[in-house]
Amino acid sequence: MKYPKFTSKNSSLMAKFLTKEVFEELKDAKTKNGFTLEKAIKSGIDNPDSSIGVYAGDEESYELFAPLFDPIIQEYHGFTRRDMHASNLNIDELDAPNPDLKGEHILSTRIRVGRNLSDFPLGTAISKTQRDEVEMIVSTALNSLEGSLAGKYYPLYAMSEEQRLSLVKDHFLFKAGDRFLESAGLNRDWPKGRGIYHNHEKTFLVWINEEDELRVISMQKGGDIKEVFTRLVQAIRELEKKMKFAFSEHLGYITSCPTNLGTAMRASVHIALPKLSQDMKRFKSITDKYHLQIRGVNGEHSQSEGGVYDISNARRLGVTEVQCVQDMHDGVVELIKTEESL
Ligand code: ADP
Ligand code: CIR
Repeated sequence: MKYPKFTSKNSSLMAKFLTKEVFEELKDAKTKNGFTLEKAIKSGIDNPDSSIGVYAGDEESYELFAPLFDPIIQEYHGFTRRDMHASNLNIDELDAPNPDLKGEHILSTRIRVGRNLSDFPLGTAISKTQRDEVEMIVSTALNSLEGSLAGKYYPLYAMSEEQRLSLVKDHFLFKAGDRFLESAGLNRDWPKGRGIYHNHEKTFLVWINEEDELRVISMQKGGDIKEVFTRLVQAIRELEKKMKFAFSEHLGYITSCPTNLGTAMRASVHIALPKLSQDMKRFKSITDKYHLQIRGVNGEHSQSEGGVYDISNARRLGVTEVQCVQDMHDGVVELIKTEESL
């Protein structure tokens, strides 16, 4: 592999930090699972509009390719090699009363965490047999859950196209054919090995073998952020009794995309801000202040519809889960206050 030619179209952090020197140092390196620099950067090369442009194949990738991953992690999370990650899932420490008791702005609240099994490579480097094994382990564990988390696993290959599209449209299921994941090798053998588990109310959901082996999701209508967090923590605790997740003292939960390291948590609301969104500069000054990210209403790389935005924490590493949710809550309070003043 030759040093890639980057142009002004390559806006990713990968293009920024993959200097000739870093490339020469890493180009022949290979992890125990056979993951290489070429595989790590393929998504960013194929998709010049990537914001990050790299994926890891396993926990070892973050060490072996550190000269590339470390500056990306530092720029995205403000987290250095000397920092340590700490987890805090204590619901009592979250101060998050519903910021929209009248129900005028927040349509729904969702909090997800990514998880991967400690004894397997990440989805980018996994074999079909291993992926099917992950699906079996996780779906069996989920199918044994009881009480409000009890539900059923729906493998993607057995779903009708109509059923799949309806779950995507209602924001419960991941999209098919994401070009970033495709280039990263995360869509190999699609749709086999993928699926969704959900409880009867569709307030607790788990995606299996999408970008990460598990995406554990708690969501519901309205703005009761604490209730959503409480359900998520309960579900994580139950799952931890049944499987071991990849975790490092330094990087927290190991995920295929470096933006998700640490807590692997994205806490979001779908919120209508028709007035404030006319003034993007002011809107962004508030989201920046609270370390929040603005996405469109159909998730990453989508546009807003009808002044409704997906607002979530941007930082996930070097902050606790409680802090991620607190950032989102506090920022949303200010967004609503500003919207109402306009
Ligand atoms: P992820 O959350 O895993 O990073 P996406 O940004 O692609 O991935 O979002 C996944 C799905 O979750 C999309 O359909 C998105 O619209 C939906 N979603 C995200 N936040 C909320 C929310 N607060 N309420 C309802 N749906 C949401
Ligand atoms: C990209 O580089 O644009 C995609 N691989 C997605 C990056 C992660 N998402 C994010 O920071 N919002």
